[in-house]
Amino acid sequence: MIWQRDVDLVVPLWQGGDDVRVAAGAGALARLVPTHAERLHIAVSEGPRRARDGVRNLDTLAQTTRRMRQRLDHRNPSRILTLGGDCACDLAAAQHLTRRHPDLTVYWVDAHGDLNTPAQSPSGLAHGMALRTLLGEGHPDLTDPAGPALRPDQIVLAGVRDLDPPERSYISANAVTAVEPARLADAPDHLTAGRRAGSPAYIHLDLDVCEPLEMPAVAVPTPGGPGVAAVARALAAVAAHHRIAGVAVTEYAPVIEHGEQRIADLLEALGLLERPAG
Ligand SMILES: [Mn+2]
Repeated sequence: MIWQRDVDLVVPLWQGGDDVRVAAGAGALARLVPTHAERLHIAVSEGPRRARDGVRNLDTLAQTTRRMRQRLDHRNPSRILTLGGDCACDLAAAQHLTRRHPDLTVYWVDAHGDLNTPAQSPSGLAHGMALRTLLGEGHPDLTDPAGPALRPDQIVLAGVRDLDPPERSYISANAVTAVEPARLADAPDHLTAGRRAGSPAYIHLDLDVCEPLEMPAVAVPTPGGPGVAAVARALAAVAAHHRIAGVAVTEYAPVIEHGEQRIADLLEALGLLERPAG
């Protein structure tokens, strides 16, 4: 069944990971996913490639996020699809939906925690700060000026396996739910444990959650991941348990050789593609 949403944002943002290969991911996903909503192609302007306050390319990131916020404020959608782009491409969408749905659960399906602060980040890359930004502790040019931030208990990290020490400390200090790859593969239903059936959820899918031998077309391949079929089962389990308010697909680098069917399998699990007949 196709997931019905109000707006699709196509966001070729790459400055969050400083890797231009993921810019082409947005257009590639837009070609794969049939339009079932108003579709907006967001312009990403070339800002100065410098770091400010510990965040690389901050000017471009802030400008793009602000532009997306304006588009969303104007339309006030309750369901949003974002096709990225790097892990910072859906900040505005996730912030908007956090305001719209106070009981939102956010599934961060990613090899990484994206929980660094500008001060702690070893790289200065905003895509590694995206989730912490949604928690209200990112750079003030990227956090939501309009509303309450996400709470740690609203988050489920799924497939996470590569964390910096401060991210580990944050997760244990704030009791963030983290489901490691083996658990995700063995028991996809475990992801939704304790979350009310039918409640709203947001799925941030970073394709690097998948084992890179199966899904090499990502900016930051990270060994030790679940296979694509296991990730698809997990996504389908989340989609079946909740009312999906938002989906983001990120970090796709289509210039790297890969089989497109595996992307299609994930998009299908998210309700973005019709299941093939038969
Ligand atoms: Mn990520």
